[in-house]
Amino acid sequence: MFTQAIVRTPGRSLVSGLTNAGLGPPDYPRALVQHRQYIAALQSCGLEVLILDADEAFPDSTFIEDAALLTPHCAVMTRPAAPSRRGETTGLRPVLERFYQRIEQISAPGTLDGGDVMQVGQHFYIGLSTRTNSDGARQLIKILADCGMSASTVPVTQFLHLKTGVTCLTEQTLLATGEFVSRPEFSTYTILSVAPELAGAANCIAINGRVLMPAGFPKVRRQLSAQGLQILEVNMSEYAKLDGGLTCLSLRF
Ligand code: CIR
Repeated sequence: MFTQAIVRTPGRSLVSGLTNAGLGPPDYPRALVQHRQYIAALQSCGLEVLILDADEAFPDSTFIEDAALLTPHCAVMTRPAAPSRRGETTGLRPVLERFYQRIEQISAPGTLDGGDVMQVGQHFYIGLSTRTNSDGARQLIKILADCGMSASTVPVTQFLHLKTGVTCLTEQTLLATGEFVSRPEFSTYTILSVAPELAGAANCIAINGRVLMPAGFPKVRRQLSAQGLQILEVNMSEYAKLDGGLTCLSLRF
């Protein structure tokens, strides 16, 4: 059960965010509207949402999930790999100190983005991607073990982050696309497979029995509904232009 979430309002500098999508820059006013709708969706799942001010110095800082990992026992400040994102953690730490007594830190030469960490029950899967290196993963495994939690790594070759292509729906069920449909690390789970052309729908958020999914994927919506899941759609078009999905816009705990 999650009770709270933290989001960061996108700044005008969002239009200069990192991207490989080739969809052009986001429309800032529309991004703000979508951000408000996203917050409303989190609230309708019963979460209290702390809304941080925009941080214009960091164009990608609205993708707040990458700057920290929040667990039941500790918070971990990450060390984002992208040089333009490295400083995002500095402004976030004092906010997390309000909620967490124990705050750990990934340090050089490790890099780790929160988008590469997927929690399934008490276990954490850590994607080894262009953003998260093996030293970052090794440090996180040690931190989680010290807090009584387990973790293991999964290679990521087709996606920006692990959670770009796979979502934990329940402790037994994953929604997955591309390489994650058949990864041996996930062979014990029931996999709901998303076709490669609908890969944008693989990044969803399961919160307290509901699933937030990006708007515009009716086939995936039907797949999820068939599982008896209650669906909420959120239009993410402006964030998709920056390779961002639903999970990246919040920290949930
Ligand atoms: C980036 O490239 O870092 C941002 N434009 C998108 C980050 C998306 N974050 C995520 O999937 N957790």
